[in-house]
Amino acid sequence: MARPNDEVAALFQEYADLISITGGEAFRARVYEKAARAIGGYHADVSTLDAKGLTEIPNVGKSIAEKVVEYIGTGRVSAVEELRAKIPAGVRRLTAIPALGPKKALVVYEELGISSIDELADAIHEERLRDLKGFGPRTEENILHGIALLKSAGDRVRLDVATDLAEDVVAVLSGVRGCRRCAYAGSLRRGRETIGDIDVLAAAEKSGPLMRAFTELPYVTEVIARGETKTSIRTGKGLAVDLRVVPPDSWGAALQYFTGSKAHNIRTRNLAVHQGLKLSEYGLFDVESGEKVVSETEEEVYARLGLPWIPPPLREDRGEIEAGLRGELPELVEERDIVGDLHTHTDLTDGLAPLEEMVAAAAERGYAYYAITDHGPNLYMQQMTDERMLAQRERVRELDRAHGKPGMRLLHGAELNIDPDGAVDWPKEFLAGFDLCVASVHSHFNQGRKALTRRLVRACENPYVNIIGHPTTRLIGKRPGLDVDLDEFFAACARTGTALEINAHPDRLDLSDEHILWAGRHGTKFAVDSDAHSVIHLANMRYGVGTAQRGRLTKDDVINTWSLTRLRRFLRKGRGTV
Ligand code: DGT
Ligand code: CA
Ligand code: CA
Ligand code: ZN
Repeated sequence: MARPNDEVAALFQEYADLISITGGEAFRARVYEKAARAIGGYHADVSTLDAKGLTEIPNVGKSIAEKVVEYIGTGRVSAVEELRAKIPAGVRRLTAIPALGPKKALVVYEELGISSIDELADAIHEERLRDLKGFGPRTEENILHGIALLKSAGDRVRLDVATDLAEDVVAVLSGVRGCRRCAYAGSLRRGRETIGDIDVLAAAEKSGPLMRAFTELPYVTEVIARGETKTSIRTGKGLAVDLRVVPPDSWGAALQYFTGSKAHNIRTRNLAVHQGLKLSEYGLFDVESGEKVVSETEEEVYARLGLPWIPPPLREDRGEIEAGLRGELPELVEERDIVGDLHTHTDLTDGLAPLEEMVAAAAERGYAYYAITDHGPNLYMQQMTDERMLAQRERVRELDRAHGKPGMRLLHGAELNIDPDGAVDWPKEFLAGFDLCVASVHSHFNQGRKALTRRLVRACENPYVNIIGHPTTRLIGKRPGLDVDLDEFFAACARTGTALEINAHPDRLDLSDEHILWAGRHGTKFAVDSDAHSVIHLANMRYGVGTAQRGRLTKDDVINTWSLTRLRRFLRKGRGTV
């Protein structure tokens, strides 16, 4: 379920937006933005803290703590309600368009009375926006692009939000009397980057008790449909959940059917037809006799079709049926194969937790090695200096000795900024002191295809750049990926021994599954990283691994499954061999 921390974080983010939109002071908006981030990333549940405990959260002062207490007690914050009442919700929705932002949203509302995304699109098509101060044809184009992106994301939700909810539903239903099996299926089981609705499946002789427990879940806001075999609900966040209850001996066929994808199911059903069989959610049947052949487990269903069990992330009809028939399915990388995290932050830059806490949490995950990669100085707001970086290195070395063999080893790195020309923050003498460097694009996203391609290729050619962080910089549903010649970029990674990151943050999942497949054809290596800015983000690793699986990656493709010795050899890159 969504943690109270996430609810409070969303509320303060909204409050910050409202302050900006209503012309409040910029620093006040920033205060709430910072508090939102800090609370979202805080390890303890805010609903269990008193005002004093709350002020121990970084960036949370007395007045913010009071608002949290008010929210936990009453479900609302009067200061937020006051600002909400001042503007239509449509204006706030406008701020979700990346090219617009709160200031411009207010301008279009006040000057043109626009309060919805559709009205805004109409105004652009009628060229009514370009005459406003601060707008022009280029702004119009960017806004249209942003609108298209928002619409394509539709009402789909982030993978982690859906996962938390689904795991809670499954846990509750599994405890209902008579429930023999329960699991989630659909796009969530396949690990897609966004989820339309959650499909939960349960096996029981009688469906009544399960359906009742399902509709009585505390976060149900609407029962969309109620039935003997299927019930659908909607939750507070607008996310819908379907529950289907099947007899225990149909479990395998039903799980196979409701896991999908639709395209994959069409293929399996055709395979059945060619063998005189019929495959449905009820089982695999012999067409002539009408008798059920198998259906208790997925393995049986696939085996009877002449296939090995196909891991759900592959079930998209992207060659998995052919590979399965030939016995050539890849052995996918799994979360337990990951032995380290190579891109993480601390409160030295924009992380929320101190080094010691991040390291302790990483050790608890059982990692063999862990890299600290705070931002370089070119991301100006981070105020990094050589001295601060070197001081951190000293502490990392000390901690490494303390954890040391046979425990977790620490690597000291940095996340460099790839500037518009493809250069990075420090000269090579300084870079040589790091165990590894991640390099990422954090600005100048719209340089144009040629310049961006050259920029990334040049970063790859830097012997100190080991990993390209969040390679396309897309934000799911919010910002499109860089317009880059991917073939040229991926070929450069392969040629230079630069790994591509699969950033596991559910807002990014960058590279995406399609891009991983593409890069894989060039023979590149990958690093699945959390890019954690707080302790709880370390657990996002699972979403990165799921994306890697959808990209058909094996353990050998992913450098943070390797031994430290093999990893260190890879990290030496073109720096002259020892
Ligand atoms: P979503 O919810 O949009 O993220 O994507 P899915 O894949 O979860 O799709 P959903 O919820 O509509 O259906 C769940 C699964 O049920 C789907 O992956 C395959 C199966 N399914 C649903 N409708 C059909 C259909 O018309 N034909 C076939 N073969 N399978 C279907
Ligand atoms: Ca679904
Ligand atoms: Ca569904
Ligand atoms: Zn980062």
